[in-house]
Amino acid sequence: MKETLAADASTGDWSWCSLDDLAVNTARALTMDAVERAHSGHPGTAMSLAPVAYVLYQKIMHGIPAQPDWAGRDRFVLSCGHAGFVQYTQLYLAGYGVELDDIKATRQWGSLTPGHPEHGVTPGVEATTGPLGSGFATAVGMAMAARRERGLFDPSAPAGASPFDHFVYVLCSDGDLEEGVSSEASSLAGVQQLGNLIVLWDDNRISIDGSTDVAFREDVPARYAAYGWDVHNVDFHSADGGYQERPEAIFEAILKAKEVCDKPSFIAVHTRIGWPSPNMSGTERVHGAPLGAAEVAATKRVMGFDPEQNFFVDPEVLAHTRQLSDRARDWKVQWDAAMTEWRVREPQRAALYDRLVAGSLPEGWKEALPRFSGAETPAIATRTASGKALGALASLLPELWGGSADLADSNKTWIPGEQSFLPASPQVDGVDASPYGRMVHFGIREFAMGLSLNGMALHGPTLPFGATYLVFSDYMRAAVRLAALQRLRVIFVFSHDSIGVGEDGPTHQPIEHLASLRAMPGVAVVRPADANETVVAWSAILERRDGPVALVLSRQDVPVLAETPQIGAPGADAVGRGGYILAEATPPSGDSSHWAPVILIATGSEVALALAARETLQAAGVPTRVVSMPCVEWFLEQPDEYREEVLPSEVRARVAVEAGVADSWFRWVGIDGEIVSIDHFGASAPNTELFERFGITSDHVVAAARRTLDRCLGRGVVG
Ligand SMILES: Cc1ncc(C[n+]2csc(CCOP(=O)(O)OP(=O)(O)O)c2C)c(N)n1
Ligand SMILES: [Mg+2]
Repeated sequence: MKETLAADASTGDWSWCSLDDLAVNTARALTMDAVERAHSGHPGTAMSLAPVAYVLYQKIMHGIPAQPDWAGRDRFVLSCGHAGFVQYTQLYLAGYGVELDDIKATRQWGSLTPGHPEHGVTPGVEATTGPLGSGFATAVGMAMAARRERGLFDPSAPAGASPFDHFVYVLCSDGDLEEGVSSEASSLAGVQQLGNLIVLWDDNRISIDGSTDVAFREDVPARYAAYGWDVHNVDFHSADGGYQERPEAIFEAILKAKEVCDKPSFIAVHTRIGWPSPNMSGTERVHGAPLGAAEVAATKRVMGFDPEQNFFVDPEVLAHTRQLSDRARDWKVQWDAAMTEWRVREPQRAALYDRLVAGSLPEGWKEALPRFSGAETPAIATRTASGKALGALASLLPELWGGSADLADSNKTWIPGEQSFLPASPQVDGVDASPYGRMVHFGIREFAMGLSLNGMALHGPTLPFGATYLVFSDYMRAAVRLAALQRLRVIFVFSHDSIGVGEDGPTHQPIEHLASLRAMPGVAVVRPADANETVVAWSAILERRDGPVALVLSRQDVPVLAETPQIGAPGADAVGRGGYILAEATPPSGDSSHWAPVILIATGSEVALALAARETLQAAGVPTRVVSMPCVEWFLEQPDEYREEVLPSEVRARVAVEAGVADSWFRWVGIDGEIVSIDHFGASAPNTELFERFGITSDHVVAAARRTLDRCLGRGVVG
């Protein structure tokens, strides 16, 4: 970015005037008043970081207050989300649409200034943060996505000369760095040499328990140097024990960091929490509670503010800070010109960009997807079918990219012929890599992978996926939760989905994971029955634009079923409805197609068992319907009439079968039904033996069906 920087007066020479000082103190006063009014909140760090955030928003970052989603903007993530007022006050001062009334209404129902920053609620908030460490790792994903974006659209532009060049800034706290996920993400960022990532650490040596010495004593800058980061230090403390904020030192450190293109930058800023509160700064007492009227007044006096006035903003200050919009207008004009020049230079890439921004899919993309026939392929693992679907889509959908936590070969997420996403040097023996590659080696870092995927999705406009074993979805659960909360388009691929894992034993056999992921609002858990359902599931996933998906796949081969639809076949859309009639009941008289005394509901590898059980039951004269239910969440979205068609309420003899805990299925089988499930941990043994020993067999499904039927007959509830 050197050229752009030098040519840009807004980030070239340092300028600072008394109105800047006043604006910083205004941010602190507003923070104190807002927390006081809400009777809760985190004033301390928002006060001491006010000058740092002000430098970022007013002197460094490019953003357009009137257009917070401008594609050319620098990104900012407040990883220490508890200190939301660090950001809210800057968004107010800069004019992003947060106004004084929004500041006053913090933490109240419907306000633009919730307790922790929430993406989609407050204009200018790029990521939902609050769980410490998560914002940091999310930002690493954003920085990776920025590089991938440049590679897709403008790979040959010199550094700093592309409209796709921008930076990702992070403010983080001690807690962010104590959380392990920031270490995972920082290590990854170091390997990836993310020169577009600049992290400022609020080294205030205080957390809720008091001094961080009780839990956090390593040499953090040395650790970051060891990760391969470019490291800077700024200390607001002076040798004589005084405290002197030096915004210009922050500015200079950031300029230096921007010059380093082949390493992420880490700027340790030694601050005093709660500054300039005369009696409470430097202590944990300012971390997470109102200062109290007396201390607020004392602090206002120190700042030269009238202690009698609350939520006071000098109009001159606001006029000064909102001049940012004038500068932004110039950036936008320059950027628009650069985009116009780029569109002429790269018309095909521009067409791809427009398609991605519009969120559409290319003509005929589904035709590339594979179709499986049981005659040619009697059985194949759904992970393998998924890999084939991904490979078939690769050339048509360059937006699809991602990788695995060191299990690409097992998860079948490696796209043949694609390059690894890695810096140009050092080269790794035997690895075909490019900084603009498509396949990400996340390393054995599931949590950082999950959050990075979120960051990629937040950055846009690509569509990221990441994979591991289903059992390790627990390691990244908090990332999946944040994806759901932010309704991000992330595809989590979880293979090795049951005791089908076999010999590796109970540590590697998911049991409660399906139910536990389904318990999370906003996540679609998709567990296809066989190869064709897997392919159709991929197409349904790509057609949807809302929220994350957990695609759950078998390690072991499962039969290619005659009943499941191939992609493009009539009825294939049913897979995307989450549940559908896979095999209809045949009444003994043969005169009705929508009548069944028993319904078997199954997902994934157990659908074949349900079909086998149906054979037995039908042969014994029991009309039996099989419902494949690859995604409960999608099924729940369907109109009542459709759900009633698939699961008529009068049919109360229902059996669900799934190789995991029963919890998900009670609502579907009702009080008369039964669930064939595994409600204990697995064991190390061949998988066929485990299915037998744990009762996940068609015989058990038949027996359960008979029991429930008897019960229904006994209660007189059979239709
Ligand atoms: C994962 C997670 N665990 C715990 C918390 C609760 N919490 C909020 S702030 C904080 C620690 C504060 O220390 P620090 O990060 O140094 O912030 P400072 O007090 O300096 O603002 C904790 C434990 C959280 N937000 N996220
Ligand atoms: Mg701290």
